[in-house]
Amino acid sequence: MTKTVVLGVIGSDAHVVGITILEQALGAAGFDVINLGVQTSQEEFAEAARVHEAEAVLVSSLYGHAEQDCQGFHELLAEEGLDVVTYIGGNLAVGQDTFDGIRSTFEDLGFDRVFDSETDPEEAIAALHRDLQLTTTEAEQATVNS
Ligand code: B12
Repeated sequence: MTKTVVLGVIGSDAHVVGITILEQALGAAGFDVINLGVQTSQEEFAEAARVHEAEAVLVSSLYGHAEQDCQGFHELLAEEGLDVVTYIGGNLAVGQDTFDGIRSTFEDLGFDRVFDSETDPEEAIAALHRDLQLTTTEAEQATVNS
């Protein structure tokens, strides 16, 4: 069964290259990808997840304001009754914090997984297979059907 993922760049961030690569990689791996593009609000992510009955929401942020942009996001998803897997990735902070520190900040905000800017799209795809409990056969089937 094809799994739907919503993808976008949150807040006022206009960096588009990363999500374009992710969109293509996820599509090639058989996911149904709803790419909301850049400068996407929390409400637009939530609305798209509801309308498309998405299993996962993938948030990208490059410009260093992700923490502010993601405040209250998981509370909004919960208010909307959306039980989705959430990932965030990109260049998530400005300054000298270690990635362990950055990861724990975003886990505390409610994200299931946090990825840095060195992430290969295949890592996110492998994580989605695990978190959405796609078996190898289903993943292969999704690719055949795409
Ligand atoms: C190109 C670029 C721009 C272009 C963007 C053009 C466009 N429309 O995309 C322009 C010139 C417009 C720009 C503007 C700005 N930029 Co800029 N930009 C870059 C640059 C050089 C490359 C980004 C890029 O395309 N990388 C290539 C793609 C393939 O990689 P990626 O985006 O990292 O995505 C990959 C991974 O991060 C990961 N990933 C990303 N998101 C997600 C999400 C999930 C869920 C997962 C799993 C993985 C994942 O997978 C992707 C594919 O492999 C980076 C520096 C750099 N080398 O990264 C700075 C950089 C991101 N920019 C930066 C800044 C500060 C800005 C500005 C604020 C500058 C300013 N003062 O105006 C503005 C912000 C404007 C805005 N509103 O967004 C900083 C951010 C600092 C920080 N976070 O600490 C950087 C890091 C430069 C720097 N070293 O200071 N920028």
